Amino acid sequence: MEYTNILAETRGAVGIITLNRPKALNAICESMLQEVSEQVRLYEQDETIAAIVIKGSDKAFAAGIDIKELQAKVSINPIEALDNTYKYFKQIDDCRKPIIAAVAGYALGIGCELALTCDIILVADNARFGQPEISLGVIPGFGATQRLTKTIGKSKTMEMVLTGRALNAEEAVACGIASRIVALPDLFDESLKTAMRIAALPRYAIMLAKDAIKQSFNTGLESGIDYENKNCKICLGTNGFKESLERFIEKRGK
Ligand code: CO8
Repeated sequence: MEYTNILAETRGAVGIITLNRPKALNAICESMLQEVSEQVRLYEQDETIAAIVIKGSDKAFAAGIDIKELQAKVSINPIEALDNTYKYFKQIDDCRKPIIAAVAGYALGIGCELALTCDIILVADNARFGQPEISLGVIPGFGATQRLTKTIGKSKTMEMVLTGRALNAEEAVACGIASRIVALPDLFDESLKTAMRIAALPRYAIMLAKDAIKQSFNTGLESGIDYENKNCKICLGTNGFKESLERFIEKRGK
């Protein structure tokens, strides 16, 4: 597939996707999301890749859905537009390898939802997270009402979704949307470093850990702990786990 809206490259065991419509502040058109989901699928299948970074430009991770394209689509078949976009989100969400979002500048609407679909969010000091859908007379359609509520609680989610107020980087970290702030010039290097650190660790354990953490969004505490325990047992049966113990005992490092 020839890409027109994203760039894809690899650094060691890390796959990098760059949203690449800088003139439109990386507004997400349907083909951009299709390309992201396709590239995530390819990285998922590629055994040499262990982690993924998704980034935008210094000014915008993504300033929401492409409103110009949306207007054209709405006049033809709005439900189909929603369903296609939903399908691509689901494909990204299904990826078993960890995805790090490096967010600088605007992450608005569907752009914020794309970041929320990733597993770790690192932010530059200029990051702004917002769900301004309400001002367009629509509500978020790709996870924000659910993921935000489970992440930052009801009141803050209500404020974001009902007023459209965007959170700055400090607020985003304080309420748990993002894990930490990095100076803008260092954001990509730091995101890559985090991805490489993950990529160097036992892959089966990384994927089982991601799977268990994601499960907590779908289940109550007791069944979630049962699920975690099940995944932990899978780790116990692997040669990688046994070899790691031997390496430690024989002082060969972890
Ligand atoms: N769509 C299309 N083009 C955009 C978008 C967008 N979302 N955002 C920015 N652009 C374009 C501008 O039109 C402009 O293009 P041009 O140079 O050709 O005029 C260029 O990017 C630069 O933008 P600005 O000049 O506006 O830059 P500023 O720095 O002045 O402002 C803002 C930055 C505040 C981010 C401003 O661009 C803005 O408000 N953008 C729109 C934000 C927004 O509301 N996004 C949509 C959110 S809703 C959503 O994502 C989900 C809707 C789900 C509906 C259901 C789907 C089926």
